[in-house]
Amino acid sequence: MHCFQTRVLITHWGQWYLTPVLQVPEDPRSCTVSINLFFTAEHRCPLGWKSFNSKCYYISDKKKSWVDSQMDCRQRGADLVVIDSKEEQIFLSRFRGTWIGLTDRKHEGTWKWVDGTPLTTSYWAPGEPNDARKEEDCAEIHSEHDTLKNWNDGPCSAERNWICERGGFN
Ligand SMILES: [Ca+2]
Ligand SMILES: [Ca+2]
Ligand SMILES: [Ca+2]
Repeated sequence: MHCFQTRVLITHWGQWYLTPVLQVPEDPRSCTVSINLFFTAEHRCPLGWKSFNSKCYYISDKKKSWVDSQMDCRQRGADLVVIDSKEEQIFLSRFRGTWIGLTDRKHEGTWKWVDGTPLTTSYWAPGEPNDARKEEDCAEIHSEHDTLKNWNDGPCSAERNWICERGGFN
């Protein structure tokens, strides 16, 4: 007789989902405990992350500098978001005032994504990037302009919310 049984679903994220199943023993002396393990590679985002087109996004509720934001993402097994499609840009546009994984810290005027890819398609707001006071090297989703024109370069030390992205599983 099982007096306590739990099912554990382990996803490819290494995340556990527990489904306890309680059973009342007729005779407590005969109790055993069983744990069933299920493994799945099904696409599923970690709790608290948003899912979009097989990718997972974490939108912070705190504010940090760009570098600290990136560190936070990396600690979550992710990195700052790389916006590589129009659909992704439109999806993320609602989260304003957020750091994205784009910087020209290494070479002024040469914008690169955190995965090392150069910037090809961009969604800068009108007049941006302007490198104001020659100290704006990190990109954010900023304004309420058109969803395809809302990036700004800001000072990397400024504290903003941020967006992490981690790959999905197909
Ligand atoms: Ca992306
Ligand atoms: Ca700059
Ligand atoms: Ca700017």
